[in-house]
Order: sequence, then structure tokens, then C-alpha cells
Amino acid sequence: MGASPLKAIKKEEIKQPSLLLNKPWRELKFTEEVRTELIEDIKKYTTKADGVEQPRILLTGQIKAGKSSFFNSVNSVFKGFPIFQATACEKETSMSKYCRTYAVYESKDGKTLPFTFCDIMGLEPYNDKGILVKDIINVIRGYIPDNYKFDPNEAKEVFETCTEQPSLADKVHCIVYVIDASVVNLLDKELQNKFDEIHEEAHRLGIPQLVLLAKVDLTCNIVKDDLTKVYQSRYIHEKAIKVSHMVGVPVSCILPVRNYSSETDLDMKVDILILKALQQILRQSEAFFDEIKQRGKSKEAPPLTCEGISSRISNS
Ligand SMILES: Nc1nc2c(ncn2[C@@H]2O[C@H](COP(=O)(O)OP(=O)(O)O)[C@@H](O)[C@H]2O)c(=O)[nH]1
Ligand SMILES: [Mg+2]
Repeated sequence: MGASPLKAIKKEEIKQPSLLLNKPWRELKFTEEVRTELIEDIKKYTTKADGVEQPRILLTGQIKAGKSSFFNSVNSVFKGFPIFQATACEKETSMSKYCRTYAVYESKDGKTLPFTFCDIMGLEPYNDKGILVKDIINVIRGYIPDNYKFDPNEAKEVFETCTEQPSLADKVHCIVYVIDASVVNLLDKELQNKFDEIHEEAHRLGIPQLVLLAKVDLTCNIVKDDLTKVYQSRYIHEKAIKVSHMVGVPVSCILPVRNYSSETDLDMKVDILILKALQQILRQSEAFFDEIKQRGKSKEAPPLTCEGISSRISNS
């Protein structure tokens, strides 16, 4: 006996969508040529901003999201082997209470690459554990010197820190929110309010904002087995859309990555995602400098939307 029409419709309705999208939401080839091109492109990058040699890229986000690991991964790609310089671990250590600026060195001649990372204490939903939003805003404005120790119980007033009149070089030129893709659904409302506060200030200052969606390997089994499926995984795509709404940046500003964590050798596919993310970060920083230049100001740029910057980048 055949199935009744009603049963057939019900069966149709509960059919799950495929785990893979028909078309990737971003085109990226995973080949040795692409890897080499990305490395060359990043090495020859120079800022056009007067008085700024290296854009300062702030990595911010929840404890254990993968901030230090991203810096370590970038460093590893340029060193030629996995290296774990910034403390990356399961426990929040005293090291991460400091504001640390890290440069990346080229493996051959020891020359520094044209950007620096600012790695700070993680953000937590409740103030007694993580960095205070006020401190993050002070970092963004350039008031916090390198090696400054944060006190989660008390944000210092700006005049108590060392750099009183920060130059453009002291300020942050690109904010990168690092979000653990495997916990996106569990992000606390309090934490989201903190992201909103930082977002608002960054928006006011015209600073570009991007999101690194880290740990894609721990989030989707298809991606864990084959990283080249990262832009085809429906699950990761859904996470990217969710994070875009949460942080208030367009999906074009969401950069999925898988950081090095326990490997002893590099992997071309991991490198390509890391390098692609870094290339986007540098392009956004450059768009910010262009904007400052265009407006003839060197201290604070007028409000500028991330959408505005990303559309200029994609048109260029
Ligand atoms: N599998 C995997 N583990 C990661 C990834 N990123 C970070 N981790 C691990 O997550 C933990 C916390 O990372 P860490 O960089 O210290 O986070 P931070 O507190 O934001 O600096 C460490 O054990 C890392 O090895 C990733 O993309 N994939
Ligand atoms: Mg860290």
C-alpha cells in the first residue's frame, strides 16, 4: 500500500536542509599559489598614514575566545612553524591582565611586518572578572601604554595613565572582536551590552570593526574534517549571520578562522584562512587612514560606518 498524500506532505515538510550550501558565501581557493600570494601581499603592505608606521590592531573578546591564538597563528605562518609566543591557554593567566603590543617578525631577516597586535585581557559578562569596557575604550583612544596592568575592579581615569595626548600612532586603527564560533548561541546579554558600548565608541571614532569567528573546527564536523568547506557549511554561515547581528557589522566583516592550538606543523589551509583574515584587517585599517587623510584630520575621524568602508574595499 502506498503512503497517503498527507503523510507524503508531512515527510516533505520535515526534510532537513542540506548541511552544505549549494554555493559558498565567499569565494576562496585553498592552493599553495593563493597562500604565497597572500603572504607577498601582506609583506609589501605599507600604511599611507603620516606618522604611523604600523597599524595597531586590537584583539578583543571573551576570555578563551582565541585572541592570543590568533596572534600566535599569524606569527606561526610568517615564522614557518607553529609558535606560541602570546600566552594561549584554557585558563586566564596573570599574563593576560597586561596590555601587550606584539610585532610579527619575518622568518628570514628578522624584519618586523607592517602591523602590530594589541592583546588585552578578555571581556566577561560580569565586571569582577574581565576587563572593563572603560579600559578597552582607553586602549582604543591610545591612552594605555604597553605593559599596562589592568585591574578588573577599577578602571583608571585617563589622566592616571601615561600617554596623555596620544598621537594617531598610539591609537587603535582596527578593532577585531574575537568570538568563539562554538559558543555564539550562548553569549550572555551582559556581554552583548559590552560589545554594543565598544561598537558605539568605535563607530563614533570611525574605527573599522571586524569579527574573527574562531574555532570553526570545533563548531562544525564537516569543517573539522575539511577546512575548505568553511564557506559552504550552512551551520557556519548561520553563525556568521547571527554574529553579524549581535556585533552590528555586516557579514562581509565576519572572518572565520581556525587557529593553531596544538600542532607541530603548519597546514596550508589553516594558513590561508589566517592570512585572508589578516589581509582584510589591513585593508580595513588602510581604508580608515584614507578616510582620515581625505578629511584632512589627524586626531579623530568623524563617524564612518563599517558598511561604508567595506563597500569601498570591495569596489577597489
Ligand atoms: N581547536 C581550536 N582551538 C582553539 C582555536 N583558537 C583557540 N583555541 C584554543 O582555545 C583556548 C583559548 O585560546 P586563547 O587564545 O588563549 O584565548 P584568549 O583568552 O582569547 O586569548 C586555547 O587552549 C587554544 O589552544 C581554534 O581555532 N581551534
Ligand atoms: Mg589571551
